[in-house]
Amino acid sequence: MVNITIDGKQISVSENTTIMEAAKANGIPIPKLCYLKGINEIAACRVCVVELEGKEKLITSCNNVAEEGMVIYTNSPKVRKHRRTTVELILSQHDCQCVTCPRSGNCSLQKISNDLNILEIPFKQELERQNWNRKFPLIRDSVKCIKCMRCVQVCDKVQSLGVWDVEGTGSRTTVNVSGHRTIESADCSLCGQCITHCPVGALAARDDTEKVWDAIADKNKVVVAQVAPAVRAAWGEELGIEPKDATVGKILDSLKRMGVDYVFDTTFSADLTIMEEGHEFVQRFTGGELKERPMFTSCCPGWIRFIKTQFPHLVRYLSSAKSPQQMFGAAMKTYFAEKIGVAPENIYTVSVMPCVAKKGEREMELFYGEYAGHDIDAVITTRELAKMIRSAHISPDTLKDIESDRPMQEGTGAGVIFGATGGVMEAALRSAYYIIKGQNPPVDAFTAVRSRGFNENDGVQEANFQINDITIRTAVVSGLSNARALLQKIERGEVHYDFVEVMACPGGCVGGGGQPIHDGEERAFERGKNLYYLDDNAKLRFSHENPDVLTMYEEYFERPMSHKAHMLLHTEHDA
Ligand code: HC0
Ligand code: SF4
Repeated sequence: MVNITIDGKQISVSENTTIMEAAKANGIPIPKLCYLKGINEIAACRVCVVELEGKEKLITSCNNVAEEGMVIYTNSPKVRKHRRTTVELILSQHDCQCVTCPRSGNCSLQKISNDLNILEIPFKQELERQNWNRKFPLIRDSVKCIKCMRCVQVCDKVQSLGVWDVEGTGSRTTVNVSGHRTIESADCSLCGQCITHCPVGALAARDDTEKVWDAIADKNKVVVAQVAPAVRAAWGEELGIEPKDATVGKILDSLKRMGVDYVFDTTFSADLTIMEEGHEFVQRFTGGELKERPMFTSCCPGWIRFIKTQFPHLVRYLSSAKSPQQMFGAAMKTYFAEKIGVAPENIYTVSVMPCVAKKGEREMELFYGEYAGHDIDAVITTRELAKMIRSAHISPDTLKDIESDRPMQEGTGAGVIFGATGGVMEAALRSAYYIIKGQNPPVDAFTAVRSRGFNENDGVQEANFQINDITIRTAVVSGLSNARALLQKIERGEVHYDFVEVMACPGGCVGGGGQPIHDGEERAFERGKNLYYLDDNAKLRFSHENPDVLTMYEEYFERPMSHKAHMLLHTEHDA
């Protein structure tokens, strides 16, 4: 242990603790802009400076370790003066039009500037906005960038894609797409992790809320919405609703109050996906159809973008099942359209997703059907949902817990856990067991695939299961750097699996790029626990027991993997 004094408080901390961490652990938060634990510890912004007694020069607290006897001041006049000048200089190169910024109200620069009482910028502003394709799902506004390097580091270290880099020198130093590429050609997975780790509004998801409002206002359109599993675990954070009160039923109520005609829960189609993917897996596994293994899950569009650009030769191992989002869109424009007697082209399908890549998925040609165009017409993120609730002047405490509409009403606990890493695998194994043995496994038979928390096992959870005389070798991975390492091991023949689940975002969809942003905090694991709690308390725990899914097969798709199911619920990914 080392003993130090911070702002007059005597503190003992273990060795190698940074001054910033020591202060934080003792209730003294030091402001910062660029620091991200384990990812960006480069002291680029210099906002976290502190005064060390006996030293003339201020030191940065994020990358200096507490040493025995140090006497530190985090808010002395000298520190405040220096910090203020630093922030003023940053503001001189920042577009300060806060009211029109996507991060207004949730911006670390705005907060620090306010806290330092900066009411005008004493330096001349010189801003030159770089061009950007604003139709792309990921938007970068160069004049908001504060060159903190977080996006560079997250994309490189966590996602192994290196989309961003520094260009220019001196005062012209800026961040841009690396290698002079355009964003469209930069192999971006659209995971959105650079957005959720940006401290300001330089990176954002394309806003699609106006499209949804237009569809709601269009009398010729029947607007049908679905809400993804992971959204329920986080939407309340944006609106100040406690996790236990932030139910999916209240999201459905909010959508109805905004004018959406029919509301559904994506857990229904997660169960449908399990029926298709579970049968596909058992067929591939037991039929000898695919000697080459493993089968990869195909529901995460960030992962699909990644494999197509980084490992195109492995694309053929992907399950052909569409993701729950796309399956639901196809079912809404066929089965449901028929049920309510509306022409498919008059159905407008909206999804509320924790994800930016889902915006890209909806646009893929693969998901454009003859029956009524795109399966999905608009995708909004959890953040956009909260914005729509606010703009509709809906007071969160007036929301009621309502049920999904019929006939696609039920969703099981197996569908809910899709939103956490390991959830798709666990749900699929619960049903694969049933398909193979004709009886249910104990419901907790496959919990070994669940994540044990961040930074455990390099993000890979391996488990083998015995069903009859078959051993199924599984692996679950989240985060694309982890996925890359796993794929390389598979290619080198160092590991052998039958079934692999990949989610692009660390922790799965709960940590998605469209979720609420809490600067510098990782909440995916906590949100995931919420989904497992919902599964524990669900009335149905097996996708193959979802009565509304079974009715839909009886009335429409006949059986899993039928010709009709192939036409509407599967796709052929090509590299
Ligand atoms: Fe997910 Fe999904 S679980 S990808 O994370 O499979 O976005 O929540 O909606 O489609 O269900 C996201 C979340 C989904 C899909 C589902 C899958
Ligand atoms: Fe990198 Fe993901 Fe951002 Fe694309 S969205 S630039 S892959 S972090």
